[in-house]
Amino acid sequence: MQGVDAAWLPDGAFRPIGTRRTLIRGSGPLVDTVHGEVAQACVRFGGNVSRDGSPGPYDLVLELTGDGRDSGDGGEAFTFERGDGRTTVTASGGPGLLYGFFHVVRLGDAAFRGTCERAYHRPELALRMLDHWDNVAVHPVMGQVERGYAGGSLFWADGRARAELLGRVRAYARLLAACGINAVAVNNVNVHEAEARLLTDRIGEVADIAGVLRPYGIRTHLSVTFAAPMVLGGLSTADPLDEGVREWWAETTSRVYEAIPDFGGYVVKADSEGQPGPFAYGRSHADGANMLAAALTASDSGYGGTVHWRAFVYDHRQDWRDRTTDRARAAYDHFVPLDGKFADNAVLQVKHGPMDFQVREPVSPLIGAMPRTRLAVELQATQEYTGQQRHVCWLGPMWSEVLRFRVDGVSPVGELARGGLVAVSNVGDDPFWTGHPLAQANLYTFGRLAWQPDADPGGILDEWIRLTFGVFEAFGAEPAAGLHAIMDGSWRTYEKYTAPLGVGFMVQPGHHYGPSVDGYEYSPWGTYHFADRDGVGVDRSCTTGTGYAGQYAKPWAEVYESPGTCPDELLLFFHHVSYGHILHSGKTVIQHMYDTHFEGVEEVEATMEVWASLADSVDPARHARVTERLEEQLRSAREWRDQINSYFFRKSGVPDAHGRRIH
Ligand code: GCV
Repeated sequence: MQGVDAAWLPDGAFRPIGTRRTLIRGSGPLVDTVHGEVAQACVRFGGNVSRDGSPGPYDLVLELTGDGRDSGDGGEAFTFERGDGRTTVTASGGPGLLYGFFHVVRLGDAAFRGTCERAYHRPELALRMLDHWDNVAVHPVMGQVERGYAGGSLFWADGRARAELLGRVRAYARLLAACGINAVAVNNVNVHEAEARLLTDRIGEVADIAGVLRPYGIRTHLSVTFAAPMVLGGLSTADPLDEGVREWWAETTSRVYEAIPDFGGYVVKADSEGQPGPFAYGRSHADGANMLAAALTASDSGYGGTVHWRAFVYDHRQDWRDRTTDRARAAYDHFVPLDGKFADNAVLQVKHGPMDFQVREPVSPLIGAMPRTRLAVELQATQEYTGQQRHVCWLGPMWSEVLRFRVDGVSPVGELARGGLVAVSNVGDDPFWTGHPLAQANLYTFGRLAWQPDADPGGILDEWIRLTFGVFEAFGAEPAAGLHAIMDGSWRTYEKYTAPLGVGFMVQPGHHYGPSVDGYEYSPWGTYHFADRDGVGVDRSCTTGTGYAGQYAKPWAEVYESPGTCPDELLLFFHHVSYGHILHSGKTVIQHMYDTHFEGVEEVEATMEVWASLADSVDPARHARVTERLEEQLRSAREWRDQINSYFFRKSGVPDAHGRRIH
């Protein structure tokens, strides 16, 4: 598509397939998609593709088999092998063949060299989903995309589905399938007036989008308002136990399935930041979720839809003077008592940390605490609190830490296998998809980690660099290593020059970009740091604080309980300590703040140098865009450094041990 960055599917990635002879066996819409992909590659590079099974020889066989393993993989698994000069991919379902095809694309020439024993590949998590916080109509405060940093919405503009952009949506679906994503929610979880109607009289627009995503194995989901029976149906209540309300949802849902037979289900933000929910009727969140779950299974055969019920429920109107209420506790306190009460097709969608996508948070204590509930973990690819796609901040290492976190020796992955992994999308109608071209890596990494949560994120990064920057073209080993270094450390660099030691939320209120140490300190949002002349941090211990640390199972409850055992990077999340408190690193808290803030800026300066050295290896438009963003990153990092250092110097009166300039 002209003018749009090819991201991790550049032309060159298809040359190894496009120059060869391919046989495709099987039928169905996704097999047609694979055929279309191979045929296009052959037109470009001179190979050929056959579907009739005529005698070979063939270099590549992509085959839909009737005897594939039935391991409950939803037809998404595939096998890959190479022998006798032939590469073979088999799958028992169309999605598996598509993923097998993209596996060959990823391998490039290596897929056609040597021999490889038959290997079975299947996604660890059945649901790998992106939530778009896209508004249909421009919201007066949040704009077209809430927390969107990549231009307008891919799906919506001027209050309607962007018919002219459906080609672009197809290109998007292709990118998503190539990294394993299989579900997309097409509108914001904050459901305003125009967006509410997507469920009823505007479902045709959603169906058009679903029609474009479907050939790439992606199911479409919709965010709905809990008040829909009142807002759209003219009922006097939205009480989930009211018969009329239940009937309204059942009928409405049956019409959704008439329009979109493979509809994925509903996403719901209820009783959260002003959105309506079951509390208004004295009902529980399980009552609310189960009502929608019932509507999504109402047909005789069951529609196969799921309700994704978000656990982001907390008091956003709290009194900052009240030291007993702790927002971090809220999701656990609300939902753990409901364990075992949710329907089979209800998934509780939990943010990965207890607060709100800060650069550093502990893993949510809900993960592991609800064994009888299907949980999905929600990550934020859109960089609301991590530089808003003006800063390089590759989140792979942070997400990998979440996915590798163990409770009582048990990894959350087993739990997520039943619920899934979700990310808030970072994509818009920007020509580079994500505003900052390097932010594409977050999207790619999310998809690959959702497929294989224990994958080495560094390996995924290398794969993304190789594909995106064209190992098939001119990008050599040295530039690849330079780029890897820039990105691999970027999350920690960002952490260094922003809010220290897990304290969080020192951002400008509202838009959340740039520093404002006290911006939220006297607000109702429950996001405080409690800095005074002696110290800083939130006491969440059981002994003297809010008791949040006690929501964890062993060993974490004990580890987090005491400043002596709490990891440095989370110290101020769990404890209020003096500026002179000695960290495990041997430094005082205040000296750590000064040092990391100076280091963070130096690391951005070093990043700029490395990027400048790549000028001849990177497409000029992409190079210029990143350069422009890096300039802003440096300006902003200096601002963070100077505000944080000055604030804490003025509070504490403790000078920097190295005598550097603090204002
Ligand atoms: C979609 C944070 C963001 C909101 C977002 C909310 C959520 O509060 O700032 O923009 O709303 O999280 O996850 O629902």
